Amino acid sequence: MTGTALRLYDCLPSGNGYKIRLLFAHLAIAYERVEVDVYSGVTRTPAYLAKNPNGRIPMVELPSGERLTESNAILFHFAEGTTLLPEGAWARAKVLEWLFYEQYDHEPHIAVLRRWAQTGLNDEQRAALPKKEAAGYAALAMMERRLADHDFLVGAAFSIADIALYAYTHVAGEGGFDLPRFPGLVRWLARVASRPRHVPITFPGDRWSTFAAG
Ligand SMILES: N[C@@H](CCC(=O)N[C@@H](CS)C(=O)NCC(=O)O)C(=O)O
Repeated sequence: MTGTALRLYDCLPSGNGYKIRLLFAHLAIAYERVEVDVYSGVTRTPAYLAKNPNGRIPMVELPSGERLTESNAILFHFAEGTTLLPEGAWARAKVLEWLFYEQYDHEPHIAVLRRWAQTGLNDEQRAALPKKEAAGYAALAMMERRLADHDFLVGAAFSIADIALYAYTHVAGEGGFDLPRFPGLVRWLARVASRPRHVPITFPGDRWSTFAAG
């Protein structure tokens, strides 16, 4: 791996990481992906915390050595000047509206239930399940209210709002959510997946290595 490429610290099953893989595919941005096993504790080692004090993926590292974290901040940065981020303060704020919504009302329920389905539930999680499920369905219903009669989340064009929300929504079924209850949302999922340059969540990138805490 060269020392000068744009790097993405990522974890293949992560929807937050997938947002960036999908963005880079749409924008044909070349990068090297560094696979970080977030379930091994490596993100909390001094070597990783020196790069990201918040101990999480995704993170991009520029050839200059500068780093940017938070999936939706990364989307916002790289979409600047492209069709994936509309011009004008109002339209951009409408994109941010969805990005903040995704982080507060959507991802903490939809992504977490997907993870719990992979690991199995402890007693605390079992007790929290009904509230999490209800909050997840409320998040999907909110999306349905927009997508019942619109092709995309903001304006008439595909944007990083769609990328941010697609990432965990398209795998919500893995967390037990019944997506066919939301027909507009299901049509939107198909619309996003059929776009040229789309890649699936399993796409590991063209060049990748594994992060080792050393
Ligand atoms: N708000 C963050 C959330 C990132 C996040 O939760 N990353 C998880 C994987 S999906 C992670 O790195 N977990 C490892 C850890 O917490 O040690 C974002 O959108 O980037």
